[in-house]
Amino acid sequence: MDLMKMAFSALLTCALVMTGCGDDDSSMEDGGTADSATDAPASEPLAGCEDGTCAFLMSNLTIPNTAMPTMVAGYDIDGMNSMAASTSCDDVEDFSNGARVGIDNGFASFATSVGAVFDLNTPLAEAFTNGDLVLIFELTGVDGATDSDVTVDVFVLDAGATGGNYDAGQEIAITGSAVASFSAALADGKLTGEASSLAININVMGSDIALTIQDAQFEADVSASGFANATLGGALNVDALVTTICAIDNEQINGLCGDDGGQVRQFLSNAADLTPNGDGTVCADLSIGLPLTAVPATRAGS
Ligand SMILES: [Ca+2]
Ligand SMILES: [Ca+2]
Ligand SMILES: [Ca+2]
Repeated sequence: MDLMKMAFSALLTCALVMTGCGDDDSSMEDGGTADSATDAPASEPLAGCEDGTCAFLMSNLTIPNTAMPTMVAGYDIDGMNSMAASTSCDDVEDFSNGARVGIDNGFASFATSVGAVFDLNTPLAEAFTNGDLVLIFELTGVDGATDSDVTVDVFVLDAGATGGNYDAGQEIAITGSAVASFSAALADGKLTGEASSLAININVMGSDIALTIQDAQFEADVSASGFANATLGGALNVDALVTTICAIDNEQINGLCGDDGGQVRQFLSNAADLTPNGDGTVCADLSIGLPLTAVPATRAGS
């Protein structure tokens, strides 16, 4: 995962360098065409975020299923794209999505295994219907549709804050501190960012659970109508996830847990694909990639 960080900082540095020296570096130009991004003194405004700050309310979040592997969302978290027979638990690169290859999404494998017994998307869908999962992305420091320095603060509000309705432009009182802050960049409206961790406390089927995504990555096409092609991804620790899932007060889930996590641990360990031990037989972490949608929201009082 250090590789990922290096790649991201290299990308960010590149963006900064290109902005700073676009006029001098003729090799970067596409035959001197007038519409080259580096020719522009400033980028176009970002629609819906003209005053530099804007908020978006997550309106749906989906756990992908590996039954459609070419549709699996996520990121190449370990920098590997090996399609060879596995020699280590992290040597699993089953997924591609368009031009993106080497996608790591062990959680999709887990969701597929456990899905035969329990469909994880059912409580998620209910959480949105009931307004139990209220997550806001607030962008600040937006100078235009292309901007190498943007901050995305993530707020998780108390359940019921929206009443379960997700009307575009809905006014929402954003309270409390951000649970995560992404260092982000915009390129023609495509937002990409990363945060060291993203801790989400949500109520699932009447139980408060905590989920922490490490080395979180995020991307979305941002427009006045919200987020499109948005994906949140990163890594989950298997031990922490066993504790989280088995703390849910649900008979079906509890039946899968048993001693030391039982079948839940077994499913998670089978799907774990990051941080292998010495001989590659056990991976401690699990990659995750979640497609999501978001609609514009208005901070109450702004
Ligand atoms: Ca990979
Ligand atoms: Ca892998
Ligand atoms: Ca900026």
